[in-house]
Amino acid sequence: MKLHGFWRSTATWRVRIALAYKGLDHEYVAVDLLTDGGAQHSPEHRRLNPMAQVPVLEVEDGQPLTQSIAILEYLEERHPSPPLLPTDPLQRARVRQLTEVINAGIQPLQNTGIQRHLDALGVDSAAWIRHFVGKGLVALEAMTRPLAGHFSVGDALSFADLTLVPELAFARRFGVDLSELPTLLQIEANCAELECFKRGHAEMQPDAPR
Ligand SMILES: N[C@@H](CCC(=O)N[C@@H](CS)C(=O)NCC(=O)O)C(=O)O
Repeated sequence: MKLHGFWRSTATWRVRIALAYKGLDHEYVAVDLLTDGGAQHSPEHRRLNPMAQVPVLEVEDGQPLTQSIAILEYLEERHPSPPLLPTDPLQRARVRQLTEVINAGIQPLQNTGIQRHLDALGVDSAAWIRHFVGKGLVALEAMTRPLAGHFSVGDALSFADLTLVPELAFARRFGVDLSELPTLLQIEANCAELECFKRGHAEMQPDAPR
């Protein structure tokens, strides 16, 4: 498999943790989202992902798979052990519920393309991000609190943790107030102990600035 990504892309980061957790070898192709407007807009990358985004995971016969959560679902079905979803249907739905709060409710408001367009419109993109990411994480804290154990849903690692950890790193970079998120911060600390989170971390990637 070949993963096209960017070191600090939160969506790529989710996939990296899953690949590390499941012990799946892959080649990494760095797509620089920033220099000269971003390599995500090149014709070669757009052929892989017409949305001009990362991640893209080339799977069987080099077929490009996009959308990080679809990629996680694919990896889970293809390589179910060790699992990243519970077996109980309601618990599985809970994992997906928390995952989508970030994937559908927060991250689309913060990505590089949005920031660039806000800046072009003369809007303070950093203030926009602090507002929407802060509001989303406060809601996520309230939704996670009754479900959490060692991780977001009980004591088993899941997609919800893989989306949470990169999002908190993003929020910190933008100075979002994290003081009201004790449950999420404890889960983040628990995840940080695991090898897959160490290997998946943005700063461990070959395209991260040294
Ligand atoms: N829903 C997509 C979101 C992908 C996404 O927003 N990727 C960002 C990096 S985290 C990106 O490529 N941004 C480039 C841009 O907006 O120009 C997924 O989960 O894969």
